[in-house]
Amino acid sequence: MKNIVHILLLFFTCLACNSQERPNVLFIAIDDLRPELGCYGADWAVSPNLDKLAKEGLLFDRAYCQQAICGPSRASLLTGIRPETSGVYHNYIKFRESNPEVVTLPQHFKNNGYETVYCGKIFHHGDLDDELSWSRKPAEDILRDKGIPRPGGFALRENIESTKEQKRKMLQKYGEVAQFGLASGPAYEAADVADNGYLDGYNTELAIATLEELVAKDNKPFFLALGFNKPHLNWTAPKKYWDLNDKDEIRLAAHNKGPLVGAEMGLHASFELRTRHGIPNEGEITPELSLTLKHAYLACVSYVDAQIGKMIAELEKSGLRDNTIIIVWSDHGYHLGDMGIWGKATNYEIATRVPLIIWTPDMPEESRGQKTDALVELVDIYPTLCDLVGIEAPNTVEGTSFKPLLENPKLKWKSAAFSQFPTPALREWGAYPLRKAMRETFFGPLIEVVEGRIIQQQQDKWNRGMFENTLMGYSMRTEQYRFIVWKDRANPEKEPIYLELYDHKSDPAETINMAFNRSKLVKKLMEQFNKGWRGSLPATK
Ligand SMILES: [Ca+2]
Repeated sequence: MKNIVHILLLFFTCLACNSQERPNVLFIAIDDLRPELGCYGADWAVSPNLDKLAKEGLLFDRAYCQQAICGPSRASLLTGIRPETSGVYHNYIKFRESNPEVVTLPQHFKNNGYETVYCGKIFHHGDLDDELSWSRKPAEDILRDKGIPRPGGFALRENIESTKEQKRKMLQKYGEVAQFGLASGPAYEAADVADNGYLDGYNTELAIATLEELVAKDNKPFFLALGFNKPHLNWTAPKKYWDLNDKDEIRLAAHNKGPLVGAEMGLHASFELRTRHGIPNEGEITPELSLTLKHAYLACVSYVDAQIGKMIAELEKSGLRDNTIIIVWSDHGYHLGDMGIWGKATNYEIATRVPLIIWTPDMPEESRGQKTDALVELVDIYPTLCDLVGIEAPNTVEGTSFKPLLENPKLKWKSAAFSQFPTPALREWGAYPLRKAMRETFFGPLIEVVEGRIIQQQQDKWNRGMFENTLMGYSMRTEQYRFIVWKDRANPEKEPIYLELYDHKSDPAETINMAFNRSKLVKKLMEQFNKGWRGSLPATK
């Protein structure tokens, strides 16, 4: 009898801890946001809501993505499996096709009693509506009933028209290949519209309506994901956010040249920007245009920041903030003229470093408002959230819970973070291998220039098939160094093709490749690199 009572007691205790007690998660993703925010020291940026969240929570000053492009970065974060392991290293590989059985982060929460729902961009487009991940749809009908339409990309008629015209022209000129990113409208727009005149404002209202529904209808914990599309190109934001940013205070990239003796295949020709209508297909992006583009980017940052403020205010109003974890991350960084290029898609600090902020209701007071310089990776988010709500992460997960850093932000942590990217110079849209027909477009001459430089640098190591299809840059960021190893992925036993080494103590902008002057250090770093990510885990794990 005593045993039965004991078992029943255990059963009811478990029931209680299973659902009611578990905290909710507000999971906020931002597309293409580099850490140029007030809370990251950029006092010209207007980001009061993220700054406030950082003051109340913990900010990660050295967080890195696993690949600086949307699809692979998000697939890695949301499956907990690195691009090298999953094989998802360009935007056209779907994670479900390469690994049908994988349990994603929201799916794992769903399987553990959570309502899981997303608004906006969480997975990359091809994976967006992964049915296994989400337990319900967002409250679109509520917005429809209120007469709030889902907006398109541009608000101004002239830009909607010019986008159509550009598409028609490009298809006529280049044929089918123009569909792959060539036919784009203008790079920016500042229409005098309400926040919901663009998609991120609409999605925020959708997330708020969904939150209300979750509160009213369910007593299950929730995992509510809100994914912002900005500051991804095109840089469209309501005019009032442009007005918030003073153009005179904006700083252009301090270093606008590639690294000295850097890998010639390591930088690209800014394709993503150059496809935009009104941006020169070749040649210099003038300082004047650069300033307008950066103004546009920062306006988008302020726009997203304001939406985050609204979302958190609603969470507070609902009375649930005290039992909700808030995490904000971006899928990768972004070159805004840095190293002479525009866009993501490199292995350097500027493209791999991301903003990451976490707030939990019960983190110690001493940790609030702190910055940690511990090396963390986006792949760590999956096990961290599991750890914070008391669910065991699947054993396929290749990240490490950074929950201990919330207790002590100064803890000695990982000795390296890992990223990768295949030959940025010779890949097209979304890291996809260069299509032959793409060489016939205005990309052709740009590719030829950079290809000439690669051949000159690599000499007898040059092999078109390998450089275009299987060469991979593997980047390891330690506390002091960035070490990049260029290897043929198809022949991993072979010697590296090229090495890069940047000393962040003396050269934080990565302007000089020191790999040829520091042989002892290179040997040491290569030993660490060869042990892979498992060789750089925190000692406490
Ligand atoms: Ca992105």
